[in-house]
Amino acid sequence: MALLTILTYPDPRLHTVAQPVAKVDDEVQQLVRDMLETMYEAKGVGLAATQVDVHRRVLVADVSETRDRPLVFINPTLVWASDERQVAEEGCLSVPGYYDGVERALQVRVQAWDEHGQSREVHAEGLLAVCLQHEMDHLAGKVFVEYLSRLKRNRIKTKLQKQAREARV
Ligand code: GNR
Ligand code: NI
Repeated sequence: MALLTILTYPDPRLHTVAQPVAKVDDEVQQLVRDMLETMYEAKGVGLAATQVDVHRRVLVADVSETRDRPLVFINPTLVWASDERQVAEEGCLSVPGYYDGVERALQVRVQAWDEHGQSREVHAEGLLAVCLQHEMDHLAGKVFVEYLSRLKRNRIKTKLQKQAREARV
């Protein structure tokens, strides 16, 4: 097991589009284990491979209170999204310290492989629906701040750049 480093916005690598996984082999299973360990350690509800600078279509999540219900989605595809939408407060491990409302579909159906390469479909609502859409955006190279106004996004960008600069010295 290994903890992976999470990229911080505005790192340009967060805008890389992830490539599909051809086969769930040992290497992919190791990536999944490391991503779960990293997500739990960072106290996140989800993590996309893009955030750990691995540009493959893999995401993990756990929206349980008890933090013992890991979910693995390999090559996720959105098969359905409700027309009904909702604004929910979002945060991101790659945008530490910033939270804002984002409008997304209230419910989604996502098809994906699990860690054994088994295909399954999940109907999600609530936090899991928000999380899956947020993580699938990461795999497409998109960070939630891109839904905010340019003013808010630039403010966040400037502050995080300053923090990164101060952390380096
Ligand atoms: O830990 C996380 N919490 C969260 C809260 C509301 C909406 C989305 C999220 S995802 C985030 C972890 C993360 O950055 N995943 O990419
Ligand atoms: Ni995120």
